[in-house]
Amino acid sequence: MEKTLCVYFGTSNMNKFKEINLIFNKKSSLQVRHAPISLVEIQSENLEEIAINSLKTGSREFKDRPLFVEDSGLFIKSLGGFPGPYSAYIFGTIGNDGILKLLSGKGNREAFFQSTIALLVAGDIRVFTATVKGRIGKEKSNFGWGYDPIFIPDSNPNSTYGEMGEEKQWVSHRYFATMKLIAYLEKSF
Ligand code: ITT
Repeated sequence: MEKTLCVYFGTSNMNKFKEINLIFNKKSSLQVRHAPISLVEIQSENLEEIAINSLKTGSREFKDRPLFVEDSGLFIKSLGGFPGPYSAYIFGTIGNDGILKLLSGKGNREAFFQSTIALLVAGDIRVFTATVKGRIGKEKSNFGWGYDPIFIPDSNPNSTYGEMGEEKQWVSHRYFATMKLIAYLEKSF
């Protein structure tokens, strides 16, 4: 019988794990498992650099098994790309209410979400990135996690990620980056 490749996703955020697990289950024959490792996030303007660095530190605890990490960020145009690489810190400090306050009175609410996945397999590091354009709503919606209640993707201009429910999984920044990862793994292993 053919053996299914199993890859490990190192994250402290189980919302991210659930989303990636769903994408793997519905869109590939591969298996993904949670790697409960501690990740060190360096300060950098560049999500790829952050992801590669946390992959390298995480993989010390997790030798010889295919491992990936994912770093995401929300970049708001009229705030010069803020919070970008600082998205986790800003979410934990000023949160969605703080972002809405910073944007009050600003005409331009354009933003994009980026997902960058760094994979270590067979001694090689590969990086997969995707972005989704959208805007920041005028107020918070009720559903979702993280910035889901305020981010409206251009593909569904009447709903925030949060209001989309499972539909978010098939149009999100994480979906497109994960599909690049799956395509690479399916082609190479
Ligand atoms: P890791 O352990 O995987 O690093 P994290 O929660 O720190 O988990 P990130 O640095 O990738 O994850 O995410 C930055 C912040 O952006 C994070 O605090 C989330 O609240 C938010 N975020 C990321 N993806 C999101 C999504 O799909 N929807 C809403 N918010 C998201």
